Amino acid sequence: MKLILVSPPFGEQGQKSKGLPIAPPVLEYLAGLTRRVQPLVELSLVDANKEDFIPEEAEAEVVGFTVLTPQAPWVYRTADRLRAEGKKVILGGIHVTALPEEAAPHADSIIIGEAEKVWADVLSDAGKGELKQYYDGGLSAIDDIPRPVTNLWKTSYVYGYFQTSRGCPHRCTFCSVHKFFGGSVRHRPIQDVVDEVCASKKRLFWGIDDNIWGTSVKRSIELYQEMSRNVRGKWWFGAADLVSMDHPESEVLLKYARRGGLTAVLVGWESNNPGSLEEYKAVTKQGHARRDAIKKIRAAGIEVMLFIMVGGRQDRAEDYDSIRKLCEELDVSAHPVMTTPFPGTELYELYRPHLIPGLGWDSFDGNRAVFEHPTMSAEQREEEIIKLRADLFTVPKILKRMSKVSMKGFPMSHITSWMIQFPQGRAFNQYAREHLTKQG
Ligand code: B12
Repeated sequence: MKLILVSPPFGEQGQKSKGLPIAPPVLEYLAGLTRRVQPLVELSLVDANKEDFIPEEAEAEVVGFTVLTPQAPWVYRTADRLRAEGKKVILGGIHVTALPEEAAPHADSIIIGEAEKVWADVLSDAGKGELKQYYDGGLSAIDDIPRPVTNLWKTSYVYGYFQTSRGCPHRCTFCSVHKFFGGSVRHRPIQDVVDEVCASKKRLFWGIDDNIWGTSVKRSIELYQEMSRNVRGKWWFGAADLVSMDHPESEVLLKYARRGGLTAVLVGWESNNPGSLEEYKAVTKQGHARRDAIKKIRAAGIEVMLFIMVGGRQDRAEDYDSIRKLCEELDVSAHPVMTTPFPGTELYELYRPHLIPGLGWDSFDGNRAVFEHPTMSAEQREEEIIKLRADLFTVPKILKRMSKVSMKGFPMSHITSWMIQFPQGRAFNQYAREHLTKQG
């Protein structure tokens, strides 16, 4: 049986992310799982950000898609065309798990939840022409997961990825992770992770855990100690909370994190507005002194970037400026995204009465305003975020921030700081120039 797995484009045409330096981790992982459970399947992978996927030319009996919310409209249209050609379509991922009935008319099978427990059955049913409409994979143990397959791409990527845990102990109302991956965090055996990273040909990685150290500071120290002993010449970045910096062992954690190759961390600042932080149930994960936490991470030689949301219903117009000031004060960069209530989250239920009618899921991409705000129009919020993103990333600001990372991280944390900031800044500034010109 021939199977194609497709990662859909980000944005309608995928233009915005042509230069994305990371392969879709989920496809590399599903390729590993396929090899393990059905090695005879002839598999190809398509990253539709990098290459066109034309349904009428697809050479496979079965095509599987992974679906995030903003990708759903493209996937449904593409799936309909494939099925008109007589191909079988399988859909999986967070969006179809949240809304399986919405997705069902566009597919032969919907995979709800994680793939591990059901993928062998799905492939064997597909081979027999007996696909069921729904398979519920639930949550799976991750103590023996397959390694990613990285050599099926037509293009090359700078970063590899590794995953050491699934889930997050926090319950933020905007985040899909708690709902999708369950309340309890699962960890992979440390030796497995270390062996996987050592065996990879890549030197730079994204550690895609939802929270690289907040799931257990003790276990993270053990992991980083093992990495520092065994992994040579490899560096990585990941996402994490700030409250872990209150932990009595936080200095030890940071020391080994750095020695284990961590060069930069994207921390969930989430909002600069206290009312929004409450609404997002993200207060406790900030810890008792979040500014000091940032300084502490940097002093350990690890670069910091803030994940921050703007345009929430509690936010005010002055919050955009307060973020500019915050970044100046801390000499730190931030990645601002528009507050977006994703289906299946608590925030979605809270904001549902305020959603702007007529918008498709493709607007839920972190750039568009998708709900009414008490004082700011959708246009105003969209324009403000474009300006804010551009203002945050000028070359002098980027260089100054790099100089603030302790020499303990030299040179890789400084190089990573540039690699994370510069391409983002260039893209944000180009987008701002085009957008503001179009607006006249
Ligand atoms: C890596 C990542 C990215 C990367 C993707 C890189 C790439 N080249 O594809 C990048 C940075 C591009 C990215 C972008 C975005 N992301 Co993102 N991302 C992640 C992250 C951290 C890991 C996902 C991953 O690869 N996991 C590893 C794989 C192995 O696991 P998995 O995806 O869960 O897959 C399992 C099951 O879901 C299932 N499965 C999934 N797909 C399929 C398909 C088939 C056929 C089958 C059988 C099974 C199956 O099987 C797998 C094994 O069990 C998640 C957090 C998370 N925990 O999911 C957020 C996450 C997926 N992202 C999210 C969001 C919101 C975004 C953005 C919209 C961000 C923004 N606001 O700007 C953009 C999307 C832009 C767009 N226009 O589409 C949300 C999704 C919410 C939603 N409802 O869609 C998540 C969950 C984060 C969160 N905290 O809420 N992201």
